[in-house]
This record gives sequence, structure tokens and C-alpha cells, in this order.
Amino acid sequence: MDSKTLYAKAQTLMPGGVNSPLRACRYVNSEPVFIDRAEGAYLWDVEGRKYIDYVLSWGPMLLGHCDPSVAEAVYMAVNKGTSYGAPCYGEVALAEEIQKLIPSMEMMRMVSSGTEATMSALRLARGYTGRDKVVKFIGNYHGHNDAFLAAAGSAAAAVPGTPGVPEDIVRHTLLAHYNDLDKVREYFETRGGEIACVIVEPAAGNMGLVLPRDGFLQGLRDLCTEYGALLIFDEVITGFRLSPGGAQQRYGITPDLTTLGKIIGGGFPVGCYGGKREIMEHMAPCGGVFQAGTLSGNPVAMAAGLATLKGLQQCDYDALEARTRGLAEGLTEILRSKGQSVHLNQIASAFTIYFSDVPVTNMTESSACDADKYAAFWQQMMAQGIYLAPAGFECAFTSFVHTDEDFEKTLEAASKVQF
Ligand code: HOZ
Repeated sequence: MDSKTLYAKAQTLMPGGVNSPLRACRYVNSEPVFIDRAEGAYLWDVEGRKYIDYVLSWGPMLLGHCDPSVAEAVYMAVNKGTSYGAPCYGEVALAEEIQKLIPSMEMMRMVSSGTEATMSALRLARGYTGRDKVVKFIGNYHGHNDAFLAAAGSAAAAVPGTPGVPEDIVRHTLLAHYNDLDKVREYFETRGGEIACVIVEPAAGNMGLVLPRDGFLQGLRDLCTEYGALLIFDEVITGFRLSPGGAQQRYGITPDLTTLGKIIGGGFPVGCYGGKREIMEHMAPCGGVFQAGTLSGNPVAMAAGLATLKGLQQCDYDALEARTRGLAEGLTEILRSKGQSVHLNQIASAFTIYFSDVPVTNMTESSACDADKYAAFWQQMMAQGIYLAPAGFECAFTSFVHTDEDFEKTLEAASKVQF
């Protein structure tokens, strides 16, 4: 069946024909292609067309699709059963590996998605501090839990007022612009005793890639320490991508709690939250804060995650960063040579090129970008086999298996785009 037929059928079965809104490709005035398979840096759609993949399942496939050691670990795990709902070796091994790479995660809990991880971390922060308020940044996306669907990034930005989220819940969410430390300070000065935590994407990846200004993360750390609130780094995107120890290693700031997602499952549905032992011991059965799940610590996902983290430690992060910068700057130059006003944000193996007259440092600037220009760019790149995120407010990701030839083909495709 071709993508068009599948999409028509899907629309009768699922809202918008998709299981996650962005995939409907409405932000790029288009329709989705249905994927048949993936290997290395490539995707193939159901009609056999091959794409160079810069979405990488929204980040986690840093080793590329179907990495042989991950695949082997998964086959071995599947042969031993797919779910026990009981403790298993894999969850201990993965937790140990995560702790080695992210030492601030002295204890942790495995869950099944990033949404579950942030939701649980928030409950823990509230239970630990006995306070209700959370400071969150406009355009940061922490999954679809009620408390975080206030001025969220990614596709949630398009849902005005977010129907279904009670006002009673979001009144506990205090909003600040990303990089606006003064606003956060004001919140602490006026209601510091009510704030349980500040949650932040240490490099934001859901309003495009937006980097923290010098001093921003340290300022958050200092305010949280001063007022007895917890600092939560949502590293679902940055974890193991910005460096082997994530954004906290790269920026040298230690949060109280960290949330991780898909990458620690090698693409399987996994999340994890963890941090200081003293805080984590407030979770049941040690403490009174509750969270549970049959699929938490799932043996197949744990095996995939462990193989992924072991594989990543063999990789040259500096080399990939330099090559990614070359690609991103090359694309930026090509677009400028076509008269387009664009700005690039890049770090490690992630980047966003904004169709914007000004550099992008927060959601207001990100939302003001020219969405139609991005749509035109996206459509023409797709037609040439370059798979980019179907919205201008997402990141492009590279993997350790993208080749120089892939990058050259991508630049060549961009040079043929017409506006
Ligand atoms: N939340 C993802 C974008 N940052 C999109 C998830 C998906 O559609 O798979």
C-alpha cells in the first residue's frame, strides 16, 4: 500500500491519521510518508524511496538505525521473554551505566516515556519540598502531562489554551521566557516559599534548538539552592547527545533531578528520572511519593538501552560536532546565497536553521519565523530524499553513522531548492 492510501485509511482510524500530531505534516502543508524500514542513517518509505534521516526518531538514534550491537542485544533479550513485571538484570545494568555517565543520578527510576519521567519528577519535587508551584519556560516541552501543557513547545504550541487541562492545575505553573533569569528571580523573590522546582531543557529542543545564554543555567542553579527548590534538567533530548554525560556535563551545572527519555531505550519506549539519593528515597516503597508501571524496566528496552550507551562510549563526539557544524553552516550559507534571511543555532549533533531576521533565543523569536518558507524548503528537500523534521520549530539531528557523502548530498539538495 502506498503512503496516500495508508494515510486515507489511517484518517478513518486515528485522529488526523497519526499517533502523534506533528507527524501529520500540517506545519509543512503536506501529508506524511509512511515508513517501511530504517537502517543506519536512512529511512525507506512504503514505496521504496530512500531518505537521509535527520529526525532520527526525534533524537534517540544517535548510533543510527539498526545498530548491529543494539539489534543483537534486543534479539537476545526477546528470546528470554518480553515483559516480566518483576525486577531483572537489565534494569540494574542500565542504571549502573547511566550513573557512570551522569553521576548526579545517584538513584533513578525507569519508566516508559519522557512524559512519564517528567510527570514523576514533578510529583517527587512536590512531595519532597511540600510545595506546589513549578517554574517552566515558554516553548520548553516536557511531554504532555497537564502541568507542563502551559505555553509548551513542539506541536503543543499550536493548541490554544490546551483544552482538557484544568485551570486549577496550570495555575501552579509559573511561566518565564527561556533565558530570562530576571523573571525567575522575581518569582522566587515574591513566592519562593511556594516553588517546588524549576524544570528546564538545558538546551531547548522543542522551539527549534535554542541555547542557554551564559550564566542562565548557573543562575537557575543558584536560585534553586538559595530558595530550597529543586532544579530539574529535562535531558530527554540533550542526554548523551550534547556529550556522553549530557548537557549537565557539557555546561558543568549539576541539577537535583534529571529526566531522560527515548535515547536510553535505543529507540524503545523508555524514560527515566533520577538524582540525589536523599531526594529519590522519597519515592515508594522507601517514601510516600507514588509511581509504578508494569513496563518500567522492561527487559527488552533495558537491553537496547545498555547496548546503546556502551556503543556511544566508543564514539568520537568532537568529530561529529565538527562535521555537523560544517553541514549546518553549509546549509545556512546556501540559503543566504538564495536571498533568505536565516539564523543558525547549533550544538553537538543538533541544529536548527530559522527563517528569521533575528537570532533566536526564545519562543517569541522562534514563533515569529517564516513557517511558509520552512514548508517550501522541507517539501523540496523531501522530494530529493532528505528527511527533515516536519516543522520549523524542531531540531535536525545527525548520527555517528551519517557519512560525509550524506552531508554532501544534503548540501547539493539544498542548493537546488527554489523560493
Ligand atoms: N515530541 C516530539 C517532538 N519534539 C514529536 C514526537 C513524535 O511525533 O513522534
